[in-house]
Amino acid sequence: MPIAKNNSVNIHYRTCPLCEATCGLEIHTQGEEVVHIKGDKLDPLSRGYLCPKGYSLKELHSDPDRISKPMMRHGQEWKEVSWEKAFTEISNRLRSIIKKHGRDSVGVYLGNPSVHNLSGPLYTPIFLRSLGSKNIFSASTLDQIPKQLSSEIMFGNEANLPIPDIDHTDYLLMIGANPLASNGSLMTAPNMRGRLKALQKRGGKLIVIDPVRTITAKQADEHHFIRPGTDALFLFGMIFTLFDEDLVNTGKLTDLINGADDLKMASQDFTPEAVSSFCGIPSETIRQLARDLAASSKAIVYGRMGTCTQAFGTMNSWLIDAINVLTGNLDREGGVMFPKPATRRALSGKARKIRYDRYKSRIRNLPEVLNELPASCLAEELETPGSGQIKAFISIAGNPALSAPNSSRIQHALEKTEFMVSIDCYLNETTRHAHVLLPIPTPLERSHYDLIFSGFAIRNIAHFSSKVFDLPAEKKDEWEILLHLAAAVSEQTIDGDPVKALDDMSLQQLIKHEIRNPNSPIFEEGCSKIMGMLIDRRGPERLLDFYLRVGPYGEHFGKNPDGLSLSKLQAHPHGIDLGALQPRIQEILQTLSGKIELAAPLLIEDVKRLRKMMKESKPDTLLLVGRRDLRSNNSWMHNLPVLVKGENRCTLWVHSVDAGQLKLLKGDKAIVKSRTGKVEVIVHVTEDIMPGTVSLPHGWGHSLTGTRLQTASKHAGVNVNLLTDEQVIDKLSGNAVLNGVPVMIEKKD
Ligand SMILES: Nc1nc2c(c(=O)[nH]1)N[C@H]1C(S)=C(S)[C@@H](COP(=O)(O)OP(=O)(O)OC[C@H]3O[C@@H](n4cnc5c(=O)[nH]c(N)nc54)[C@H](O)[C@@H]3O)O[C@H]1N2
Ligand SMILES: Nc1nc2c(c(=O)[nH]1)N[C@H]1C(S)=C(S)[C@@H](COP(=O)(O)OP(=O)(O)OC[C@H]3O[C@@H](n4cnc5c(=O)[nH]c(N)nc54)[C@H](O)[C@@H]3O)O[C@H]1N2
Ligand code: SF4
Ligand SMILES: [Mo]
Repeated sequence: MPIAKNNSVNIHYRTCPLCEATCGLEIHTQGEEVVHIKGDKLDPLSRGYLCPKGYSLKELHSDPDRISKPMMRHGQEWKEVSWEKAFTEISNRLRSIIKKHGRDSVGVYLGNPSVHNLSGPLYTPIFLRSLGSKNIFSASTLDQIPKQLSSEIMFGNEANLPIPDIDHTDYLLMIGANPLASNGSLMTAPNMRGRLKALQKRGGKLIVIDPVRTITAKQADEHHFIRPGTDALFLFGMIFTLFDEDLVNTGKLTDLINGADDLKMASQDFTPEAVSSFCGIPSETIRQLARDLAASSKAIVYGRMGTCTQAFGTMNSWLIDAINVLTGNLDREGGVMFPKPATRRALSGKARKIRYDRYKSRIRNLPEVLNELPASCLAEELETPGSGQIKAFISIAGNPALSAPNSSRIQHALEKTEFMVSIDCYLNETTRHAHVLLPIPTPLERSHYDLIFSGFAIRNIAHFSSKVFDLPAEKKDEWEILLHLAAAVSEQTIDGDPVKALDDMSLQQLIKHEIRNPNSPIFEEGCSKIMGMLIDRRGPERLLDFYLRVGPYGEHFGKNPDGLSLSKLQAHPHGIDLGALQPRIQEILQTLSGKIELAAPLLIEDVKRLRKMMKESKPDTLLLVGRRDLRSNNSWMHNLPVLVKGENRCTLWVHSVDAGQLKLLKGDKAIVKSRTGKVEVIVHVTEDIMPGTVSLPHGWGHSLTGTRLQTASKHAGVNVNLLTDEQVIDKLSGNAVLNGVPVMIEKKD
């Protein structure tokens, strides 16, 4: 792809890195400027679709508030410093803290964008290995870790998530997701509106279960309100019906299932008639949904954010896939299937133990999940003195001061942290607490390949995007920064250029691992031979080339000359379609039993908690849920004028019946209180929300001092996570409960 050097207009094709939809973009540049962005009609997945955020990459690239040089803070004063000075300070301070307090005294939070660029997934693990701390937190425990944990337990690997084959299904039961606003999650499928319309056009049905009549619900054939936090009861009601009415048909999976009888037993207390009043869904509707699902030959149950970020997140994720299994829809066309991404390496062995509870958090004793601890315990780990306390904190692509529950506690804890480093593009609510802030390239100054989301896509796709602009000499790419940090905390002394040394070392380790794997296409090859074949590249592009070449469609270092390599992808700037998803359960199952675990003891044990919840349910409490809007992206894109113009979107949605009782009118100011805090917010009265439920979006609250967000601070909104409670979690996964939060509301006079 030509890099713009003169005044003629150049066209660049690349995938948008902002959300999971991975749309193809056509970017027009003139000199150093972006003049236009539109959807790439030849992208095999998005076919020209883009949302307003894709267009906003233009403003994001040239936002005057972007941090472009490393900065150090002394009191309230920020000063630009050289990279060398910044890295020396980081190395000295971290080494001294580790020497005094041990490796767990350095805590790390990895935010959502760290999986939306090529450096993050490839180089963060190198930094974390070098650090060797248990205090690793991420946005995963504010989001989808329940889903990962249920896949780890049921299928033996968290990376293998069943993905809706949405383009071929006849029946989609969607629970707690709003893809017309979010553009889809754990289902990479751009243009959801078009795909859902196509489903309906071919005679299929879309059913939405959500406490809010969302824009997705409005497009559905049926929408049912559900009382927040009661999905596990609803799902068990469906499972009960499937067994009760003899609708179970596991088809070709029958010999691959463990525990169907135990699951049946577990569902016995949850008849549709028993759960109906808790969920707010009539029992006959629950039964009918189970019947319709069973009657369809290609059906999907898909649950997302709303089902994960509640007290029964892991249970919901388990029961959703259990229903897909019981109706024979797992691993079949038009049901849910396991993608085969181009960069996935062959498994060396199959069965493995689940990665869970190998250590615990220090204060609340919460189990480790998939190498991390719940973000809900970040504040207590920062603020509680004693051995293992976090003394130094590193935020990478994260804004926990707005995005994690009880965020005011996090803000206070960060204020007192001995030493903090942030890798980020903005001086925002979190990074204002840093002592050293390290800037990153703009998305257009780095190449891209969606390593993570190509693994959750509804088709197998490989799409590489070259840089649009060269990285200016004074900037560093994020992978280089991560390797400098890895060197700063390494136990070994690294001679020479640490970036080159660590980059080479990690590739060598990867190759050595691969050539020992009997299932690898380069089994027993020579390490230096393979290394030599990668000599022309460095950094993430070299690692990507390696993954593509040993991957399932790879050129296998000469053994399959027509296969994929990075050079081949570069010759296809619109991306390469590797085909529809295919059944492959036998290939991916990694449980110790070699079967799908439908009733693992860990999960069955948790059902007691659900029974208890039924007994203790308080139907009169107002429950707060979240809300996404097409023009937001969590907390960090409100500084772009194109995305914040128009009406205030950070309003409290209240049903007219509740509004009447609370004496609230549209436009009034209300005070919303919870155990952890309160906010004042403008009311929007609507029929589009279940009575007893109110809704506020997240990611707002940009009124704090010490930030550099000129536009966002003019559209500040309020921070909903002042109300969410870090003490309330999904017990199994430790995931935050961001939906169904009990609140009290009064009118502000
Ligand atoms: N109440 C409530 N809270 C929620 C949610 C909710 O629905 N309700 N949603 C939750 C979910 S699903 C998520 S994923 C989290 C997200 O929360 P976080 O993980 O904290 O992510 P963001 O708020 O998106 O903040 C991203 C940060 O990364 C920076 N950044 C952007 N691009 C890059 C990059 O390429 N590299 C680096 N180093 N930095 C970058 C931004 O400036 C910003 O500081 O929020 C969670 N919080
Ligand atoms: N425009 C935009 N797009 C985004 C993001 C963004 O902030 N803005 N964030 C990105 C991220 S990080 C993620 S993880 C994805 C999330 O993408 P989605 O999973 O589609 O998330 P939401 O749009 O928040 O939809 C969650 C739905 O769950 C409902 N809900 C709340 N509580 C419950 C409950 O107890 N039960 C049920 N059944 N439903 C409930 C809410 O009303 C809401 O409609 O979106 C991504 N895309
Ligand atoms: S839907 Fe997501 S990937 Fe597509 S243009 Fe919008 S932000 Fe980018
Ligand atoms: Mo997320």
